[in-house]
Amino acid sequence: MRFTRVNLYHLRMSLHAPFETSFGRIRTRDAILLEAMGDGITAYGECVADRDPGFSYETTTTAWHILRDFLIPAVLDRELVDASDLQRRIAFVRGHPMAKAGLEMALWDMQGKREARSVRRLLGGVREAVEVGVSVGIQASSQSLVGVVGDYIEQGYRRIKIKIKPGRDLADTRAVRHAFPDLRLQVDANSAYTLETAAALMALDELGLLLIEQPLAEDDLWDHSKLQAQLNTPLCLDESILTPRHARQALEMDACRIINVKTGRVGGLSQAVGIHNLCYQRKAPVWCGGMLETGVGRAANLALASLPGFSLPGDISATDRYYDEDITHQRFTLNPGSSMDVPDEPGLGVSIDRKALEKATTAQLSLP
Ligand code: OSB
Ligand code: MG
Repeated sequence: MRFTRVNLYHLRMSLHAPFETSFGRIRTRDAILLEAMGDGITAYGECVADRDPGFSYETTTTAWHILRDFLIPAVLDRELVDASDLQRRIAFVRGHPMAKAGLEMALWDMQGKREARSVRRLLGGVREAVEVGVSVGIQASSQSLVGVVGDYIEQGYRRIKIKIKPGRDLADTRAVRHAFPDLRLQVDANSAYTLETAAALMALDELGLLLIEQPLAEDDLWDHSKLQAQLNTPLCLDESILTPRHARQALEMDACRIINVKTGRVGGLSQAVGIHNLCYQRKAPVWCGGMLETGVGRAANLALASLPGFSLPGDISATDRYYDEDITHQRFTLNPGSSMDVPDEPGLGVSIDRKALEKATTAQLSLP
């Protein structure tokens, strides 16, 4: 395989509803679409960096720079055997996993289209449909949160994640638990606590949560292990896990018992599969996280989540939960039973709606 041309599109997508986490509130989602051409094939990848460095240090601007000035020049017009070959060629770039993951995703799409096989099959996925849930942002009040959660349950979601932060934790979670006693419920703090302020989280242990996601800082495995020792509820790490080594060390020191796998955060689908394999071997559950992807990244998430170790529902919701207008022709919908079909067409199994892409594009660049 070979990329002879790569087009970058900086996207700004209007969210169906604002999304608030402990690091901020957004009304629009920025992202970068990669369009890679070679061997008569056009392939796509999504870089999930956002406008602001809230979830990670990467932004659409840093990813644009790293893709344009380092990653794409390192692979243009070079023969690429597979994803690990691509990773070797770009390994001289330290960090910037979201930029790398976007480029690698385009190679998987190209390989699938070349071999007329879906990315699901290339990765070793074993399911035709996967269990999914929805991640609900912080709302104006506990009461409105209960209303929003109720709406999603009505739509068929059977697993709900709510975002929490200091001051908006216990009362919100209790209100949802009280309204829906049997709901599969979990919370995500996006690193908003320290070991000291995490005392507020102890009472969550009584609420029968599936897991507590990333309460402490991303570089703080040690204090996560201290916190896990005080809780029965499993901790799940998101921001802290960038490599299989991090995953192994976190599990060995009991800093978490569950891992949220995100392709962008870990630098590509190949490393996401690596983390899955390690956890599967150690019988630690993993699930597929989300970054408010467009249809392109959503298709990749579904393919990844079809691997056997993804035993908990993913943050992979229907298109209409995110965007009224997406850039793919395919719109993803929820099946009865809170599952979603995994695309099985060649590559990622999505095609681009050029009109919608044009509307969402704020900047464009062609290389070479
Ligand atoms: O921490 O899981 C997170 C969205 C953006 C950045 C970080 C996170 C999230 C979500 C939404 O929780 C998941 C989704 O539905 O895509
Ligand atoms: Mg998270």
